[in-house]
Amino acid sequence: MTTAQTDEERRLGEMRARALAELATIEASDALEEWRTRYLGRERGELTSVLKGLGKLPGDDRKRVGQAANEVKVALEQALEARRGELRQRDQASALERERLDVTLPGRTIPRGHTHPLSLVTRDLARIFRQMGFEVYQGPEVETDYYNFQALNIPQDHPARDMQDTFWVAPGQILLRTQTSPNQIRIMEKMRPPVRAIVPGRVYRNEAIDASHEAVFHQVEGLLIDETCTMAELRGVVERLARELFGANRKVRFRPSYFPFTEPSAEFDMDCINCNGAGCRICKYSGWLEMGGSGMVDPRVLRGVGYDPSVYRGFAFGLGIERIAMLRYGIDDIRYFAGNDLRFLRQFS
Ligand code: 2U9
Repeated sequence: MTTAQTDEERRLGEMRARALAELATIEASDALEEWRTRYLGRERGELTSVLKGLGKLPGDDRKRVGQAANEVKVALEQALEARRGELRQRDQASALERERLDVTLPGRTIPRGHTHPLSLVTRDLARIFRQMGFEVYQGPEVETDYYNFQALNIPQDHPARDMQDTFWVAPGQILLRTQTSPNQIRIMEKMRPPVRAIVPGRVYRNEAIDASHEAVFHQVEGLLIDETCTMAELRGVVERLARELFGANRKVRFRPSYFPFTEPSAEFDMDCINCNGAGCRICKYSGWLEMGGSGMVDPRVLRGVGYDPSVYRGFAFGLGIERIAMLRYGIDDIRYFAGNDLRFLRQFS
């Protein structure tokens, strides 16, 4: 028995086709939700309104239309879930594409640093002096007037205190050390003899800068205090240093000089590493290269740290590290060391 389609059945068929066609064009999840409320919404959904109107239909029609409406409802719900799944998959796939990570790509190489030439020389100096029984110390670069000057027998009116030479932090009281010897004073205050110490480090002088002068440079100072020690031993230490650094046959010579903290004082030279003493452009045709200063520690310095100068004596010496590095590597301008020019620095890698 066939029954003529009711208006409601036709309307259901049309609605189903329209709803499915619309659904196929939906691309975003908020539009999906909007579609759901429009057709399946509990309050104003188009399908819901058909279901709500069932009660007004005659008995036979009500059953048929009810069944048809339920089929449409199930079909729409299933289609909605399917579309939702498709969209989710599509979103995930595009996220994967966006966040694509090629794990086979080689890593970025981190450029590797290397040791600065001044550190290379400082390391060598530490090794050489350790072999001779010295210990290596470091100390503050910001110092007091007492440790930098007074304890080293540099009186109030000495030219070394001139404002032109010293970078003051608090004028007359706090300064940037002009030598590493203030740390030697600190070491002596803490230790009883025998003392064998070297202090390599950065020092500051308010100087006009040129090819051989920097306001910030490095020096190494050595100190030996014992009951018996002599300038002959000082000479032996300096000679050993020159030979370790510049070759087994190096000669050294001492010239009388003056420093406030040593008495007697001497500057020391080594024979020219370029011409072996014959005379050349490097040694200004003298055959000798200046290396540093030295002397026997002044008794007033010893007394100042509480050492009895009638029991203890000592020798001390100082060298510029830049100068050693310039001789060793043939560098003709001190400004290269802090100039941060990679073409210069890379030569030491
Ligand atoms: C104490 C007592 C004495 C260390 C010394 C020198 C001479 C010296 C310069 C060399 C080149 C500094 O870098 S430079 O400009 N140094 O001439 N240094 S005697 O004398 C001391 C150190 C510590 C307690």
